[in-house]
This record gives sequence, structure tokens and C-alpha cells, in this order.
Amino acid sequence: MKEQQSRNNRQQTSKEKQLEQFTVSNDGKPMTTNQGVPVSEDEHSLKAGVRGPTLMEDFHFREKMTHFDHERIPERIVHARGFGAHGYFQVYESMKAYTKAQFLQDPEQTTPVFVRFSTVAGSRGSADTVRDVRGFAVKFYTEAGNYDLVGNNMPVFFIQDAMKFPDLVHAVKPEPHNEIPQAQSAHDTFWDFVSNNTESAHMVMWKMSDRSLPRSFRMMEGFGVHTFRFVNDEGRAHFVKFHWKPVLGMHAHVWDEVQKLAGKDPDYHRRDLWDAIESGNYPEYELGVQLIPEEDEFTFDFDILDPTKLWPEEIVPVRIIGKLTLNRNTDNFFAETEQIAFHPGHVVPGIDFTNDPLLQGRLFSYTDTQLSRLGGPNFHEIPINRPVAPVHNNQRDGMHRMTINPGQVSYHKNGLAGNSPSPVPEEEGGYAHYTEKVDGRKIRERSDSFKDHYSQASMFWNSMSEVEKEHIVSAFQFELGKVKSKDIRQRVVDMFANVDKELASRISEGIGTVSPGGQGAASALSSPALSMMNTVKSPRSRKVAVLADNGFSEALTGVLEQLEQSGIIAEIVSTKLGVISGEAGSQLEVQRSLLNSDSVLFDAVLVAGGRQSVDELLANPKSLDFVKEAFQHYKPIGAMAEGAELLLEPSSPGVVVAPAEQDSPLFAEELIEAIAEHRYWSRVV
Ligand code: HDE
Repeated sequence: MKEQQSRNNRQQTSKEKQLEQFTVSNDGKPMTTNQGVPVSEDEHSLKAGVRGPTLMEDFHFREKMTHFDHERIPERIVHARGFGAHGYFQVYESMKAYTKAQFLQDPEQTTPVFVRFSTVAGSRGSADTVRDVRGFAVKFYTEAGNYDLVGNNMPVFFIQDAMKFPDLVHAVKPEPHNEIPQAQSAHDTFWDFVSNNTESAHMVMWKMSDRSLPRSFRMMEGFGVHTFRFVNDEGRAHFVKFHWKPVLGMHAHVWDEVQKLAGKDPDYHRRDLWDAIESGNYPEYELGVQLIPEEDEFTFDFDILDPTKLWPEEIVPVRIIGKLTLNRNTDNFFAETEQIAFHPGHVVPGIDFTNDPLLQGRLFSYTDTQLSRLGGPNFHEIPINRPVAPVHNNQRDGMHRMTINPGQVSYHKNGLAGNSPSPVPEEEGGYAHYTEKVDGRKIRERSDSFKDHYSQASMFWNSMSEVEKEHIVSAFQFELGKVKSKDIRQRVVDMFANVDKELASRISEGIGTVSPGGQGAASALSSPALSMMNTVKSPRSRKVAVLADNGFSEALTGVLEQLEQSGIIAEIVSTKLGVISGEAGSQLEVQRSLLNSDSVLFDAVLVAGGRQSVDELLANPKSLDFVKEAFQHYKPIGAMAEGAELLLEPSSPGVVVAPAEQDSPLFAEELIEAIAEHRYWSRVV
């Protein structure tokens, strides 16, 4: 509702105006066939007699059924499950010195965007919270054409050459003979691939870390992964890596929680994004760039074009240059989120490629895949894919062509149309590729500078806090514990001994392998920026379950007000739906019953005081489970007065208890602080 109002109040972006031309509302309209013929009846097929066969001439039935029969299109081969939203991007300061990209020049200018977040391995109907990499794909509808930054929530990748991508994906997807398991890497073929392709070591460390279990799409980083080029209007280039930093900080779930969430709410992440936008909690991410001048290409002890390497932020600082805000949900999931077609090759003047062999291969794959997914070469005409910049060329025809190009001429050069459309010189904004000098023999080989597979994997491990290390070890143990082949398990453990001996022996302890050989840590480096512990903490938009029943203590109302003021979303959870009354008669609407709710759906729990309310809750074992599980997931817990009777460990870290005589404003403040903290890892569970 809030969102609907703000949609009407604010100025539409150029993309929204364009989309509006294609938006058709059926509200209050008479029903027609696709030919515009009014329909008089829509429940019965045309039959020869009420009990007779359906007639061939029933064009309405045939049209309705034919359309239905063809409603599905192939899902994306990877990143099939995704969720998108509209928004805008604004640069903080002109980046003119580095790039002529039109949308990065003027802090006054806003550029419309569409963002699609995704998981990688699962199919379209799989659960949101599985252990996986997340896609973070942004389409900027700039005035100089569409620019796609098609990234992930991890800054490196499993492989160094696109040639191996089909193999990687075949290994991680469900096994082909029985199509098991869905949306998981915990199976033999994935780990067989890993142990035979050691370049994956660094990315596997990220995948086994908490980065794979984001609390929300709104609370994860994004990365362009590859090294790109910024080119300015003097033709000077810088190597650039892109980062998205979430304003709410980076936060993760715990493994037990995501597994339960996959059943309790498989749509957890998309619901979270949708609800946040509908309630005006617009997700925000700052855009950061790391820049390396061309002449410094070879001054690092890793190859800056190797996509299994990151540029440590402590060596190449991230410069924050702008902000992305998501402020509008889609009107139609299929038309927008499903049909959007991203491509790392959609670049604009001022942004160019490098010879990263993974990026080079992607430049082929993305258009190619749309041909079968979206049914032909005109997918750029689908409303969500249309640039807001004008499109003029001599491309014609093809499946589903929508543009009507008048005139006799569809070739260049021509005399009949004054040689138009005419190419635009580079000085006037035409895209001209960076004139990098390239020289070499044709060869199927990898550069020697790509051969270090372990140093940065070690750096990642060294940079983790003890809690994060513990999570990584148990993730390996969980995944490898599902691998049937003992040989594969052993190979993986041996491989990760090259990352860190302690890591490998800790993994080994849980999975029946022998303590590893290998050379031990490949590097003593560490990069504090890699730990999620050093992140922003905010209570904004966190969800708290308030356990209460009839007879709750009236102090609750004041606490709820304070929570709301700090941006926390409190939902009343009780034994039954309906309205509950406080000790002095104030009333609260129950949003969820204990039957259809669960602590995994919330960031924190607050148990209200009041003798009668607490007795009702104590009589329902689900309320005790609720609090216990939140405790085991390290979540902040608050209890007012008698509410503390539901707690098992009232004096643990992150458990805030208000004795009856304490004033509730102070209690609420402490609780808000605890909620911002996110998790209490020092708690013994
Ligand atoms: Fe993709 N990838 N990818 N990928 N990728 C696709 O394109 C591919 C890679 C990423 O929300 C596909 O339209 C190859 C890295 C995202 O629609 C396909 C290689 C990164 C999305 C494809 C990679 C990504 C995709 C499947 C190795 C992070 C979802 C459907 C060279 C920088 C975009 C489609 C969306 C989707 C190919 C590796 C990110 C098949 C060949 C590295 C976020 O074209």
C-alpha cells in the first residue's frame, strides 16, 4: 500500500514510462479472445448437446487451451530460480577521470535499473535458502544503451576458462541418471569435479562459508568477478573490479536454519525482498570500484586477469562511487523477471573487456542461451529488455519481430536512404573497442601465471574468525558426508591440506578419511575485509516474533512502539489467530498462530509478560520450541517479566530480560541493540 502510493507520487523513470506502454490492466474490462472478440461465456466448451462431444469449431476453447499448453519456456540452464525488482542508480561523484560511461558522470542523474537475484544450481521451483552462490545481475537502462553487470555474491569463480563451464555445471547439477539431488552440491559428482580441478579451491572455500547462506538478498555483497576496463574520453584505461556493498551490512543464516527454512518457507528470500519493497524498506547497495592503472598490470603476485583471484581490499582499496536503490516490485513475474535477458557483453562506451578467459567465454554464451530460452533473436524487443536509448539498425525479421521498420532499405552502406542509419564516430559516442595490443600463437593452454590455486584460498581461511572457520569445517563435513565414494572424500581432504593443514584435518575428523598429507598452508596472508564479522549492524527491517496471548502485560505496547520506531517489524504470534487483550484491556491483532509460524522465519523473539499470557504459552509446547530454536540459532531473545519463564538460559549472551519493575523503554533499547547485533556466536548452545 505504502509502495503503491509512492509509486504514484514519485516521478516515473524513463524505463517505467516505456514499460507502461506495454502494461495492460484487465480491471473492469470486458473479456475478449486474443483477436479482440468479446466472449459471451467462459466456463463451458461448445458441445453437440449438453452431454455430447466438444466441437472443433470452438475457437475460444482452442485458443485458451493452446495458449495454456505453451505457457512454459525453458528455464535458465543455471540461475533458474531468481527474483527481480526495479530501481535506480545514482553516482556520488563524476567518474570522468576514469570512464566516459554516460551513467557515471553526473551525480544529479538517476539511471533506471532492473536487478535479478538468483541461486545457481536449483531449478525454478527449488528452495531459496539452499547452500549456493547467489547471482546478482543488474541491468542499467542508460541513455547510451543497456549496460549489464552480471555478477555473483562471491568475488571469484570455480574455473579459469569458460571451456570448463559445461563440465562444472554438469557436475553440480542433479546427477543425470536419477536427477538427485536438487539444488545441492552435497553429492559425488560435484566433489569429484572439485578434487580433479584444483583451481576451484578458492571458490569452494567461499561456497563452504556463510556467504552461501545469506539472511537476505538485501544483506549480501555483489561482485562483477572479472576484471573489466574503464576507458576515459582520452582513451586511457584502468583495470576495474566492481563491488556492491549492502547498506544493511552482510549477514547470514545458520546451516540448520536454512535447511528448515527450505521446508517452512521455500520462498523465504523472494518474500523478504518483496515485503521489504512493499513496506518502503528499499534495499540499497553502494557501488564500489577497485582500480588499477594499465601500467601496473604485472605488479601483483597474482595475475589480475585470473577469475579465481580477488584483489585484496587492503592492497587495492574499494572506492565507493554510487548507490543502487530497489524501490518497485514487478507487475508480472514472467514478463519481467523470467524474460529479462542479461549478458556481460552488454557494455556501453567507457566500459570494456579484458582477456580474462572466463569472461571471454561468457561473451558468447549469454546471447546464445537466450535464442532457445526466449525463442529467437528478437528478445531485445521484449519490454523488460528494451533499452531506453533509441535502437536503429538494419537487423530485420526473425521469430516474434515486433518493430515495424518501414522503407525499402535494410542494408549498409546505402544510397537510397542517405546511408542511414549511420555509424556514430567514437568522439560522438559510438562504441569503439579499446585498442589493446594482442600478439600470440593460437594455443590451447593456460598461462603459467594462473597456476597458483591455493594462496588465496589460504588467505580466505586465514581471514576468518573462529566461528566462521567452524562453520566452514562443518559445511565441508556435511557435504562430504553425503559423498558415497570414499576415494573422492579422501582426495578432497588431501586437496584442502594445500589450503591449510588444520582445516583439512578438522574436515577429516568427521568423514572417515585419513588425516591428510599435502604441503600445508599455501600463504600466511590475510584480508580482514573478507570476514563477515566486520560488517555494518542495523536493526532496520529485522523481523521479531512477539509471543503473547490474552492477558499480556500492558508494558508490551510501549515496547512495540519503540521497536517500530527503530524500523523493526514485530509480528504477534499466539496460540490462535484473532485478537488478544492485555491485562488492562488493550487489544492486539495476532498475525500468525504458533501452528503456521516458526522461529526460523524471524530474526529475534520477544516474549511478552503477563501471568495469564505466559501460562497460555507455557501450556503450548510449540512456544517453548519456538524460543529454544531461536536460542540454538544464536538469535537475540527478549523476555518481559514472567515471559522469562519460557527461557532455558536467561543469562546467556543476547538474551535480554526485563524484570517486572524495570522500565520498558530501557528494556526496548537494549533489545533493539541486541537485534542489530544479529547473532550471538559466543553463546553456548
Ligand atoms: Fe553465468 N550464465 N556463466 N556466470 N550467470 C548464465 O545465462 C556462463 C558466470 C551469472 O539473472 C546463463 O541467461 C558461462 C560467472 C548470473 O538472468 C548462461 C560462464 C558469473 C546469471 C551463463 C558463466 C556468472 C548467469 C544461463 C563461464 C559471475 C543469471 C541463463 C564462463 C560473474 C542472470 C542466462 C539472470 C546466467 C553462462 C560464469 C553470473 C548459460 C559460460 C563467473 C548472475 O548464459
